[in-house]
Amino acid sequence: MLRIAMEEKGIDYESKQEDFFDKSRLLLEMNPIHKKVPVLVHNGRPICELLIILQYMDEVWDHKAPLLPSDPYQQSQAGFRPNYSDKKIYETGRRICTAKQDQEEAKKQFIGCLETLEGELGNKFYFGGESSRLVDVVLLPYTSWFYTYETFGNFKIEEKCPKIIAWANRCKERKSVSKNLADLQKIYDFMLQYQRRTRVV
Ligand SMILES: N[C@@H](CCC(=O)N[C@@H](CS)C(=O)NCC(=O)O)C(=O)O
Repeated sequence: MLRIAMEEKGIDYESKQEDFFDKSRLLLEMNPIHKKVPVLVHNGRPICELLIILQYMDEVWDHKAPLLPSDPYQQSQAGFRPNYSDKKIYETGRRICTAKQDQEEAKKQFIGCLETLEGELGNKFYFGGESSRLVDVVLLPYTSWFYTYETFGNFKIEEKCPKIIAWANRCKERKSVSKNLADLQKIYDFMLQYQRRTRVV
């Protein structure tokens, strides 16, 4: 999703793909603590964590349209949601794919997390309000995993949380988003491999 932010800012960049089962030396050097993407390498120095990267980009390229709201409260909210998603949605979603016994419980918890977000979205078009849809870009990566969760868990998120799906579709109407969407099949294949390597049977 960093690519979306780059395009929104109109910044030239070079993007490198990572194989999560065989992480590159560059990634291990640039993000030795978490060993995760995204990492922005600017002037040879790494910046990690999507939200911190977006804040950095707004500071460095301040002559371009901001990615995040300038209002401190709004910015704190923009930070809270991905944090919540990291800790709750990603974790419960992963359990849907890997858990053998408690898959139903993981599904219930996962839907519960999405319902919390739906409550926050309410009848708004975007989490950031009518116009500030870029705030939503930090949340969108989590939806790329939905196809995988649905396939592993044999359920349809739209039946439980139609507003979240409608919101994701609205975000995808933006050109910078639609051309940089993650490959759903690749994510599924990754999870399949991950499951084979980690599942306790
Ligand atoms: N809080 C981090 C989340 C980073 C994250 O979870 N990245 C995933 C890809 S979406 C990753 O690199 N996974 C590889 C792994 O878990 O080893 C951020 O916002 O940048």
